[in-house]
Amino acid sequence: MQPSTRSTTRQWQGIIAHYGARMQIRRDVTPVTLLEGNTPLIPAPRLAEALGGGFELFLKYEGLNPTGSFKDRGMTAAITQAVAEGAQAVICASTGNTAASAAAYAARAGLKCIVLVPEGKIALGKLAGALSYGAEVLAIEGNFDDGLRLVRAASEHVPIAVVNSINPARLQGQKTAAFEICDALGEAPDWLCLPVGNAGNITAYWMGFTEYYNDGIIQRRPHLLGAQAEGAAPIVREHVVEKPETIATAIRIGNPARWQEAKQALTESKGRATAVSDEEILEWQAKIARLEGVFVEPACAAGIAAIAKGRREGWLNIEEQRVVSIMTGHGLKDPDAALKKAPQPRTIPASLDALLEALIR
Ligand code: AN7
Repeated sequence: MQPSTRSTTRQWQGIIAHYGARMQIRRDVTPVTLLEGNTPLIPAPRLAEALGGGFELFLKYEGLNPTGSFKDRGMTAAITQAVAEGAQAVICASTGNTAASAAAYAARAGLKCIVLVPEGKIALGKLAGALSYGAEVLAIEGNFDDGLRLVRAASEHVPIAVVNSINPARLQGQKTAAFEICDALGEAPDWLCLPVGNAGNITAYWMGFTEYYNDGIIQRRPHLLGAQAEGAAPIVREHVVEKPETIATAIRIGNPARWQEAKQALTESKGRATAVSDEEILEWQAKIARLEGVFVEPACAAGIAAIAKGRREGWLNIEEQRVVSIMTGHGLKDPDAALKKAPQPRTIPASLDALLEALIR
């Protein structure tokens, strides 16, 4: 064996290579992978203190996946499945991350990719990704929910694989994040907290924890804490939001496709869904970065803001408990949102005097 081949086979090979036996997808083709998954579970003691302390907090940094979000777990599965089924083209509606991920995996598989995104409401890094990977990007004059409705309808007229999380393969991929957390901790955490938009991810996590639980690999399942933005909180309010609005454009969704599954997961887990304001989201996004050195997009901060709110209002009891919060997307995806709370750089002359003065001020 060549040394280069040997080192290649030793590295992490992606979630299908690692967890494929637990994934209900076609496995008769070579996986389409960018070696996604195996993301770090980062202890966050300073952030835990800022949230009142007395509990253990970890951040699952899903923004470190190949295209910068957790969507890559679902997409390696969905695109592999599409290839196995002989698809020539894939389509999705997206608030941005799904579009970038679908575009990348489709590029790798040589498939045509069409993405529908809400015009003017997609973060720059996501748009840049989708375009760079070569997808055909259609900016629709409507929101994500309109886009998903159109995608479903179009797929009944033309042969094209839908890779939104209504596609079961997506959840099969995304549930592997729950496996990784349990494998890393040796048990499920007491609470798992995450942002909820179309509700595919919370459904997938619950599936993953439930499968490990049923197989006796873990002895308990976590409570789920689902976070929505106040302007886009259909699951919390229990009604469709016609015109969802939030700075966290990733979760700007008013009629989640996996609504019932999410509700069931929240109930079974004895968890809770809650809504947080854009102001709280931006505040905690800045704190996650400053206190822990973890830069995430606004949606991720909704989960942490939900912990703060639950403790403040007294309904979240996490004393002495272990909490994992999912950092679903990288901060670089949405530089505009991040800069809203960040101080401006100070301009100084290129002189030692000016630098020394800046250092003592
Ligand atoms: C960073 O990309 O819906 O509840 O089209 O990008 O499974 O929808 C993104 C969702 C959380 C919510 N965090 O997950 C899309 C899209 C980030 C996200 C969510 C999304 P779901």
